[in-house]
Amino acid sequence: MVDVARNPVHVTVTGAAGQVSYALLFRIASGQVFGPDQPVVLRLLEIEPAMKALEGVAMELDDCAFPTLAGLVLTSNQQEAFDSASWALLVGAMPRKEGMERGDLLSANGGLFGPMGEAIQKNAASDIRVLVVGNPCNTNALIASGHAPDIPADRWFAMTRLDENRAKSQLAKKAGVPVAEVSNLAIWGNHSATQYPDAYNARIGGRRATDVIGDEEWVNGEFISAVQKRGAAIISARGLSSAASAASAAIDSVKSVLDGTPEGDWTSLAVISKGEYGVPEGLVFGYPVATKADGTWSVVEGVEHSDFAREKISKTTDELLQERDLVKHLLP
Ligand code: NAX
Repeated sequence: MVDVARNPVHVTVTGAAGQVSYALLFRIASGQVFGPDQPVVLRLLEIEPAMKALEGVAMELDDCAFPTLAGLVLTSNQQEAFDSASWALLVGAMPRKEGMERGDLLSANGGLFGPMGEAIQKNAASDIRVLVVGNPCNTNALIASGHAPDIPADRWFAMTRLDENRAKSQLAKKAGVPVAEVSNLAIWGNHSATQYPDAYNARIGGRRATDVIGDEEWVNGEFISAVQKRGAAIISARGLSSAASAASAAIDSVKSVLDGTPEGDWTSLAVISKGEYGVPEGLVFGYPVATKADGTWSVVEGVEHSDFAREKISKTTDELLQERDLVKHLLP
C-alpha cells in the first residue's frame, strides 16, 4: 500500500503526449516502477502545440485513480519540468518516419538536447539519473550530458534495452524456449542499424546460446539483421514506430538501475565510455552493464570477442564517431 508520508519521487518525462509516453506514463504512475508504497510525481514536458493533447493524457491519468500518483505537473517550460527530478526520461524528439535518414534526425534533434542538459543540471535533484530514449539516443545523450558537466557521468544512460529484448525474443523463438531462459545478451554500440547484438556471449538455460542453436549462419546473418532492422520492420507494418515495446524497455532499463542485475548476468545500456574495449573515451556506447541495488554499476569486463564481433563493434564505433562529428557544433 502507498505510504503517503513518504517523500514522492519526481520523475520527468519529455514528449509526454507522444505515443511512447502514452504506453509509459500509466505504468510509472501505477507503482510498477518505483514500487507500490512509493508516491510518484510525474512532471510532463511537451512543446506548446501538444499541451492540449497532454491535458487529455493527464485526464486519463486522473481517471485511473492510481494511489501511487501523488501529483502531475504539465508544462512546456524545461526549468519547471526538471525541478526536483530524480529521474528524467528524455523521450521527446521527432520520431523516425519511413525513408528518413539518420543524418536528418541528428540535425533535427541534436539542437533540443543541449538546452535540456543545462535545464537538468540547473533544476534536478542531486540524485538525478537520466535515460535518453529519443533518437538518435546515444548522440542525444552525448549532447545533453556535455551541457551538464556537474552531473556525474555515471548518471547518464541511453536506451539499448529494446534491442536487447528484441534479440532475446529472437533467440528464444529460434531455440524453442521461453524468453526467460535467455540471459547475458549485450547490445554493443549505437542504437541504430549498426548495433552489434552479441549472441556468442549470450546464454540459453545457462549454456552458450550458439551451442544451443547450432546454426552459425543464422546467428551471423538473419539474427543480427532482424534485430538491427526490427524498428524499420515495425514502422513498415504498423505505419508508426515502436511504442509499447519501447515504453516497456524504458521501464526495464530504469528497474535494472534501481534493482540491480542478477549475479552473473548483465543488462544492455549505452553509457559514457571510459575507453572500455578500446572505444574512444566520451562516446555514449552500448555495453553489457552490471548494476547493483545501491545504484552503482559497471561495464562488464573480460567479455571475449571473435574477429567477426570486433569488426562489427568497430563499425558501430565508427558510426558514433561520425555522429559526434556531425553534431560538433552542438557540443560545448
Ligand atoms: P511521438 O512523435 O509520438 O512523440 C514525441 C513527442 O515529443 C511529441 O508529442 C512531441 O510534441 C514531443 N516533443 C518534441 N520535441 C520536444 C521537446 N523539445 N520537448 C518536449 N517534447 C517534445 O514519438 P514517439 O513514438 O513517442 O517516439 C519518441 C522518441 O523515441 C523518438 O525519438 C523515437 O525515435 C524514439 N524511440 C527510441 C527507441 C529506443 O530504443 N531508443 C525505441 C522506439 C522509439 O521510436
